Amino acid sequence: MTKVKAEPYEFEFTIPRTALVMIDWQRDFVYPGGFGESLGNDTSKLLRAVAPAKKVLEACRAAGMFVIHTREGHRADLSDLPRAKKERGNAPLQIGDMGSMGRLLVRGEYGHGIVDELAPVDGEPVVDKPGKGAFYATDMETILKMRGVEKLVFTGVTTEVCVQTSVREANDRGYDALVLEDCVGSYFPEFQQAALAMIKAQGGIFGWVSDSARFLSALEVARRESAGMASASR
Ligand code: TIU
Repeated sequence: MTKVKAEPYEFEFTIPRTALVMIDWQRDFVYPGGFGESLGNDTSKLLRAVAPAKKVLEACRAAGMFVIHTREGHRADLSDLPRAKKERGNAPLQIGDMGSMGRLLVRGEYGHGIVDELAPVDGEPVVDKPGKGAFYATDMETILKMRGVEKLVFTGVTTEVCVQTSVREANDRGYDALVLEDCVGSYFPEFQQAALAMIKAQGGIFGWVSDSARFLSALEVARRESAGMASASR
């Protein structure tokens, strides 16, 4: 086990039993003209998390860690869109309406896609989810089980909505979750702080919080340890 400096205490992981979970890095949330802006949000607030998340993504790939991406969205006929979700927000544009990046939160549209910097590569499953949580009405848990994953490292948007919902779902399913605070973004700085505080309160009631620098230095240690073990067993 390798230890990551984190709050409320060190998070332990091994590369083979851990997955990097990239939550909803979609143009619809990160860029103007998408679903996030249609709800009245300033999308530029999410951009600062893209560069650190990219560093983590590239390091996890290089270390051979399993990477899984999620996208929030709906079928083109909106048959999986609850009325309550469609009407929520009382916004001029709703899910399924045409925006400048295509129909808002509809699968296959440009805005529904993941930003180029963090785009999935071959071998990285993409889980399409109709709700905020990564586990609700998806095969997320099946995929993690097939890989023998026990620990999850989270980046993504938005911190207090889809990231926090997914962390809570993961916690109830028996996973240890680590959230990297500079790799998650919110339209509301005060909610970012509150969501992270909630996760790590009460001895880590839902999980752990660290940052990209601390995680990357631990990942380097884990890489060296697993390389050492591989050469010792030869
Ligand atoms: N509105 C908002 O903050 N987020 C979402 O609707 N979805 C995700 O967080 N992905």
